[in-house]
Amino acid sequence: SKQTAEKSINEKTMSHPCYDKSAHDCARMHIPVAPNCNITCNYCSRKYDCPNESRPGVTSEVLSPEEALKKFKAVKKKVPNLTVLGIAGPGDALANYEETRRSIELIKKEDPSITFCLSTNGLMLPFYCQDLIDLGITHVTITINAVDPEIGARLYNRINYLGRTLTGEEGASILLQNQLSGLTYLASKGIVCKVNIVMVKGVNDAHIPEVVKKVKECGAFITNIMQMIPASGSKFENMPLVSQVELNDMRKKCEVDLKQMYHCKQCRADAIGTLSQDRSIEFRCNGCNTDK
Ligand code: CLF
Ligand code: SF4
Repeated sequence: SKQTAEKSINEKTMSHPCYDKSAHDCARMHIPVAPNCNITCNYCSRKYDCPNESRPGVTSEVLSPEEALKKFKAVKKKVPNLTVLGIAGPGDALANYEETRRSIELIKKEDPSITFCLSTNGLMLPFYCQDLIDLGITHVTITINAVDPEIGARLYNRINYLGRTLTGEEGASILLQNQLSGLTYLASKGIVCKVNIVMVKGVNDAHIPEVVKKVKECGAFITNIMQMIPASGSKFENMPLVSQVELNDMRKKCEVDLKQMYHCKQCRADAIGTLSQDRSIEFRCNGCNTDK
């Protein structure tokens, strides 16, 4: 039956290089189909990929769903260890929902065995979470940097929500409500949820253990505490950064409550390959091998 032919969520997690460190020989492919974003984080400049899940200062070329399918076919031929297809920007996957949905539909038709993964700021999750499950997405990352709107207001400049622009604690509290209700719903349906937390010295660093406890309560499987590396031109451009030692100390501290990710590579929105060997350059510009 379809059930036995398809890998279980557990098996998918064991072959997902971000969710299971021992799956380091498995490759993931990001398709950069989502250029727009619906919030403004203070460490972001929209000239570049979303720093909630990527290296700052990197710009990925945006693809249409049809182009993404074409690229997927080309990558599959050359990357036999490909297990995961992810959407991680360059903006927010759910702020470009039509493109995200269409891309997944097309690629799923081509290869039903691939694991689908998505990363989002979570603002639109309550609207799309059931649809994501119906589409066959099994792994979802939500970036949740604060569970207190007062701290959130210092991280987010504004959110664009249902045609309105909201700022300060009002914006941060709507974002937070939607993140937590989306996470709770997805986790309750068996979706494996990772929460990314961007650690900003002097803003949310002392608050992170509270974030981890809260998202654990909501059903998160793992948290990925990441170093903030602000984009140039962003409001936080000249803020002090946390060191690798401070970052790992925080992860160790939070590990008492929930599984922690230590091996994140802050990938590009068009990353391809294992986490330790990015092969995206081979496939950029329809394979003409020119870096932009
Ligand atoms: Fe991509 Fe993210 Fe899925 Fe992985 S990346 S959408 S969960 S398939 Fe992985 Fe890259 Fe770190 Fe992200 S190493 S930035 S955690
Ligand atoms: Fe930038 Fe934040 Fe939007 Fe990511 S979610 S693209 S960091 S504003």
